[in-house]
Amino acid sequence: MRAADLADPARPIEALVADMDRDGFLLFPGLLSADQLAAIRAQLDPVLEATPRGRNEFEGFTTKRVYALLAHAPATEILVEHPLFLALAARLLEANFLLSAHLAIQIFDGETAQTWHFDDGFYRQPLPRPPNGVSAVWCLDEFTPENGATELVPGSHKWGQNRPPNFEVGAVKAVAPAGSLLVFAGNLTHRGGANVGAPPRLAVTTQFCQPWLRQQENMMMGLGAGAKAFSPTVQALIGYSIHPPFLGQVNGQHPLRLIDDGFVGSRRRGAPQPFV
Ligand SMILES: O=C(O)CCC(=O)C(=O)O
Repeated sequence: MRAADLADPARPIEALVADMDRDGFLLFPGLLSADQLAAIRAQLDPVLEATPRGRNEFEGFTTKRVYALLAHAPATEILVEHPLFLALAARLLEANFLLSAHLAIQIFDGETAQTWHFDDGFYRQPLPRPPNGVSAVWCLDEFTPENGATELVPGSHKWGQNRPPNFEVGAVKAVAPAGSLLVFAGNLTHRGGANVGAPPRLAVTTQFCQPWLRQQENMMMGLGAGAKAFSPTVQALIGYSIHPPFLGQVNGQHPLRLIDDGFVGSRRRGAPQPFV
């Protein structure tokens, strides 16, 4: 991938969505400031230190993953509610979409390339189909050709049931500075790259799914009462929200009642929907 291929966040959202529809991904260079990166690293580095390497080929035997990341590194909240990422997801998914996964991935020297896959592949529906999710990979380190930059196959989100022969020839590496945002459709084929002799590569992947699907990570259980500390946007994304008329209800009521003592329901507000 060349610098000329990098997306400009100042372009109109319609143009970005059109590019995303054509290629299946967008790579925005350097969106996060040095201070934002440092605040995340200050929380994440000690957690990574205590985290064992992966348990299988997919996690990566020479890779560390930190799940339930909002619980371990709440400073990563800014990645979940980044306005550009949210705006793109809002164009590709239905209202009330949910946070499906949010985890750190640190790839060490000697890690081999991951299996080609797409993130919403575990929803077993025939292809082609629209994406069931939208994924981000936030580059907390610079992504280089040697340290495991994510590899993507442009246009693969339009494939049918079978991959074309020799599809790897068309793959590109998301080479980008620290603080960059890679966004891609949940049905785009990609993989974590190999780390061949480079320092560890740290990223956070933040993945949204349609509001009527089961989230990959059980966010509500992962965070427990800790969810109170997050913004209303993040609370809604983790599951303290209703997809009307009643997906997400708890005992016939809005789930926010569980963590917000001041929650005012629809009847009191005179609003028409049930369960809010
Ligand atoms: O770490 C990366 O670059 C991508 C990882 C990935 O695609 C995954 O684990 O699903």
